[in-house]
Amino acid sequence: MDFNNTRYIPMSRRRRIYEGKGKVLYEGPEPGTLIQHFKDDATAFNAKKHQIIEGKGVLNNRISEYIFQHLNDIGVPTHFIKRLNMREQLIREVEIVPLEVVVRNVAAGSLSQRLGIEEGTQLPRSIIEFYYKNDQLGDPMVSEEHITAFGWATPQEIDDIMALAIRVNDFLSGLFLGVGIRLVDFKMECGRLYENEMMRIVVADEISPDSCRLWDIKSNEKMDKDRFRRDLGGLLEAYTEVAKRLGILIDNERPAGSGPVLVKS
Ligand code: AIR
Ligand code: ASP
Repeated sequence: MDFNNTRYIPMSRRRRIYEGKGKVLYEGPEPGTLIQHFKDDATAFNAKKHQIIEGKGVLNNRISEYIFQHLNDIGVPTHFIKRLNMREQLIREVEIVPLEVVVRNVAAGSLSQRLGIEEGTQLPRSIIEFYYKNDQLGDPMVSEEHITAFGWATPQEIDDIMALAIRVNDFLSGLFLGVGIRLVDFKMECGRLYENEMMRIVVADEISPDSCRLWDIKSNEKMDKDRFRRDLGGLLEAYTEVAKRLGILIDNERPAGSGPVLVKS
């Protein structure tokens, strides 16, 4: 399929497939494709806390594109096809596995709270956790027993998801380490991609500072959504810095107050 000639569909005539807290999915230009639109909404604590942070969607679209394109390039399958514009990307339509897969390298957040381990403690090894995606229940943590008993994923799919999670963690840890950032933990989602009678599990949704904990190696400064969750301020500045370090934003082309300047590709 040639995705370089994507037909432009005006926003008003597009069919909206799904609207989540941070993104909207529209019908794509070809069967089996969707358009993923990044909003500026920031939510936390199951959307009890909500704020519009102008420019966040643009940064997450760009950072997530960078990560997913690199994952595709090293052979980790994802739903990502290409970025379309400032806020949108073309993706393959998948059936989302109703799990949030969290990988942790350093203790923080809910793990620190639940087990009383001080934030910042290096974990003996990377730990994978599963949460059932259900807003009404507040995304409860579940075990493989729950996942297979309730049919959210098969044992084989859980194996595939864990193998993907380890590869994504290895890639992301190295990527961020190279730009002076510690990958504390992250959340990913997976989908079932159906292709000529075949099904495979791919990485879906987004990977961005909204879904990772990123700490500056030198200062331990938080560069992720905890700035919003914990009312630290400076979220846009932190996300912009992540994008700059990854080489996505040009450093000196940002007149004060004009918002982030994106490198054209
Ligand atoms: N996460 C979990 N649900 C939504 C998101 N974004 C991410 C957090 C953090 C990791 O999963 O951003 O990077 C673990 O979160 P927690 O709250 O369980 O410690
Ligand atoms: N649970 C997610 C978070 O805290 C989002 C939300 O609760 O709205 O990142």
